[in-house]
Amino acid sequence: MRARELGRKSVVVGDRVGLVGDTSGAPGALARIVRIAERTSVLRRTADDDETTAEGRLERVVVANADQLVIVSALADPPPRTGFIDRCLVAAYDADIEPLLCLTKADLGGPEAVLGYYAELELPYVLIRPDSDLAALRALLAGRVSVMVGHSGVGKSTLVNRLVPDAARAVGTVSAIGRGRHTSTSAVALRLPAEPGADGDTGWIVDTPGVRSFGLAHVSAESLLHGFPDLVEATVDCPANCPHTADEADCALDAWVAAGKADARRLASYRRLLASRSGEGDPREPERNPGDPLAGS
Ligand SMILES: Nc1nc2c(ncn2[C@@H]2O[C@H](COP(=O)(O)OP(=O)(O)OP(=O)(O)O)[C@@H](O)[C@H]2O)c(=O)[nH]1
Ligand SMILES: [Mg+2]
Repeated sequence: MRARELGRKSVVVGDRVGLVGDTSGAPGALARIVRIAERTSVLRRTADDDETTAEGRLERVVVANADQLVIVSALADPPPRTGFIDRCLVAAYDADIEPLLCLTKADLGGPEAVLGYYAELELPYVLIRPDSDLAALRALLAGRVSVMVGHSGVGKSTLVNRLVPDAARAVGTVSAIGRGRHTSTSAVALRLPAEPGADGDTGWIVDTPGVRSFGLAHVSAESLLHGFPDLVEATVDCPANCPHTADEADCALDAWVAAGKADARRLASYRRLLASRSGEGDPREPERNPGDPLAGS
């Protein structure tokens, strides 16, 4: 139980808390959460991007104390959306959480288009298919608190069930593999099982409900750029207080892309995010570049 004075929304998954009462864990035991430790990281998202609207100000803490953001994207069904991945990258860099791109359903589609889009970033990634060996992923998860985010149906819970074979039984909110599409309704943290021969902290994985978009109203316009490390360097040549928008004639980003130093689609994605924050775009609508099927959010 949460002590009343902590308030309704104060405790989130990943919080480290102080308890009083019966902490034996025995059936019927009752303890109270009386204190929440200072958080080492806070991953937030908002319902939309516009901080001038009530929706945009509705900020949620997705998880506390995570060290790694596992951005889960299916390669098909549903198709990958780099606009969404870009948003997650912005949120990760803003919260000082390391990103890991997890491309699922590799049995249904190839990763070339997505990986090509991120070629200029040193973005770690893993490919997952139903029969794939998870050793590489397990190694990246070991000793850390990792949180999975992604659209509904990309396979987050399926992967969690493979990583934590007892998950469905122990938690009851994670559905079994092969029972078709389902929607997780709350975030759940699970301790990863120990590998034979390995010692030390195995790490934790947090499964979260699918989201339609990753609103970024809480991220300043300046911080948005940190989600685009392939573009950051160019802005030293921008005039002071350059807004980096397409109508800013002296913005150095256009020349940077023209010189082949970054992908034009990345600049377009950055500028779409800038525009959506100023209320010019609706983040709930897929944002697509003509001819670029990957671009939606
Ligand atoms: N072909 C294929 N199907 C997969 C793979 N991973 C998951 N699926 C299927 O995709 C569907 C959705 O998987 P879930 O694990 O429920 O997806 P989720 O991301 O947890 O969805 P939400 O809880 O709604 O956010 C299920 O029918 C899975 O069997 C995969 O690697 N390949
Ligand atoms: Mg799920």
